[in-house]
Amino acid sequence: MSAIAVRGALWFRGFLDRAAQERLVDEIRAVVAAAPLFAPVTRRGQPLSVRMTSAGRCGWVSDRKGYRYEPRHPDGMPWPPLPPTVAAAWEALSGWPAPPDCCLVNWYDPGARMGLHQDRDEADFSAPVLSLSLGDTGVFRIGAEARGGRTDRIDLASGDALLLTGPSRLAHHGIARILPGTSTLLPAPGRINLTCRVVG
Ligand code: MD3
Ligand code: FE
Repeated sequence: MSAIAVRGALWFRGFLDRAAQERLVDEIRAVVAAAPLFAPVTRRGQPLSVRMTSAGRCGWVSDRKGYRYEPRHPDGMPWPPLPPTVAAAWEALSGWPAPPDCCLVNWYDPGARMGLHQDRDEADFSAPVLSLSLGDTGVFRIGAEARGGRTDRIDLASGDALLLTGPSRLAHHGIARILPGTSTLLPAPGRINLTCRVVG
């Protein structure tokens, strides 16, 4: 499958066909049943508009103690194993010899967004990051490693994969908004993003 390069990131449009997307939604339902979505807050106690959980060896959490990876969910249970469809996508696209440590599950209600940021909580930035999108399209913006400056827009639709490798690994990026009604995959409007990372 061929990719479109945007600022060094590789965009695989329609990487997952409809059947694979439906399988992955079922796998995510099982993850959320074992490790419920929670509402993360910033160090200052401000809620993020995205709800989250994780699968894999560790999970990303944010609370009044800050951002970090933890071996357990805030409610105390271990994170469920990496869903098979996620593991297969990582093997197909990442070029990395080991599985990811963390698959972060982000749930976006139609009004949710994620401000521009860098992913810097991992030990080894030479490892790629893989993102998979399900449900309504997310308007994704990606800029440079340096703050400020222009960003490019990518509309991440259901089934799209995005591989962040090389210089794009430390790019500023975020989700400006969700476009409700752009997918029939989920029973309610909203978007699921899965982000796989090697934490180290
Ligand atoms: C570019 N998630 O969880 S996915 C995040 O759609 C995050 O939920 C967004 O940014 C989402 O941290 C964007 C695409 C993505 C993921 C990780 C990246 C882009 C990235 C890491 C480095 C550079
Ligand atoms: Fe990010």
